[in-house]
Amino acid sequence: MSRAGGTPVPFDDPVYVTRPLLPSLSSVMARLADVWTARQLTNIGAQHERLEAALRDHLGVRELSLFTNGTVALITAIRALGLTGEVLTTPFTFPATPHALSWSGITRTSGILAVHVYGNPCDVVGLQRVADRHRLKIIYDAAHAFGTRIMDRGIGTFGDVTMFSFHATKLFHTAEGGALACGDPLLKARIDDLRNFGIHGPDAVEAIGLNGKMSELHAALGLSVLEGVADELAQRRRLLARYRERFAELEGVTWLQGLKGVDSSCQYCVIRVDEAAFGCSRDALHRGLRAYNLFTRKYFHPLCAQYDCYRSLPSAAPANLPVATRAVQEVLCVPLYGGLSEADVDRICDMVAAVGEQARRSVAAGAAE
Ligand code: T4K
Repeated sequence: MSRAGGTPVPFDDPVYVTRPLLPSLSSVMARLADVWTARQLTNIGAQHERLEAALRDHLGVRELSLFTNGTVALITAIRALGLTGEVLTTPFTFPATPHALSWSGITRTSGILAVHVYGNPCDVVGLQRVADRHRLKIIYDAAHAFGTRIMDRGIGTFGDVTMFSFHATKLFHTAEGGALACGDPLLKARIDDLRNFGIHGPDAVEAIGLNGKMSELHAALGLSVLEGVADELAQRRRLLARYRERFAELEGVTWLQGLKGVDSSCQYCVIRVDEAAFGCSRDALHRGLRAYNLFTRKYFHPLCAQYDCYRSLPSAAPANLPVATRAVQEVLCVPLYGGLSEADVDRICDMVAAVGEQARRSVAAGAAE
């Protein structure tokens, strides 16, 4: 039952935008037993090598290097490609994207760092054309795009390097983790050296590296999580189909259309709220849903260009960013993870509708006074 007297009943327990996919504890323990036997806890052990191979296969990429997290992977990609100048990027992303560039002291145009936001692919053909014309490297931030495919081609095969995040909030995760994928074995070797302090063989340190290695414990968890990803994805697809049906009935709520020929990672369920048609703003909806124990997220508000550390850049002026500036006021990520049922989705949609109805009634009452 989702409604009592026309008002949706709040969830008993908080419902969040996402929940991590948890494999059975016994499956993880069995892998950990192997780690205990081997007594190798990190520095590229057997679990690490197994996960790297399994993910190369799963993502359909030639080369893959695991990392402690996506941000360190991104910083390493920038260094491995020798990007030293300005890099073109988007303000509509998580802080990690522009911060990775700032940590790398970028000042001259030498690359593009594009983000497959919410797992929806960028215009990879158009960007490659621009990059080729101006001899720029392309790094893709595919933090949200695990397993996304374009015309059956893995998302990690476009551009020069692609970063994946394996944070707990991602479709596939290792609690904390990430990876870089590329098509060039020499670049992979450079990435691996940079990931390990720049050490190249027993007696040589050939680059200013960092420590980005994934531990055996994280890799073991990842191997178990990977076994459940197909079922998780199938359930997310069912939930998205239900959301789509229900949101089609709601005036003022639009759905980001998937691109033709794209299999999505189903990382987030994103709606866009048109205040005039819906009855209240995205922010009011976000606040109103909390009363139902429902915690949506405004990814990625505020725009990176509005952070104190970036707002004085000439490129950060809102007039330069009309699309992102508008979108960031209107988008809302609603819960999407395999642990939800279609009945939960119905309740969530009833709650969204109820907040809109309530707002329209308040406006009408105010006008009548
Ligand atoms: N590029 C892009 C475009 C990114 O979105 C990200 C990360 C990166 C780069 C960097 O990758 P990493 O260095 O992180 O690998 C989360 C994640 O921490 C972050 O990884 C992610 N993007 C971002 C979009 O989301 P928050 O601040 O929203 O996380 P938090 O803790 O509020 O979690 C959201 C919800 O998930 C919670 O309300 C409850 C649920 N949750 C979360 C965790 C951590 C759980 O149920 N269990 C958990 O263990 O940033």
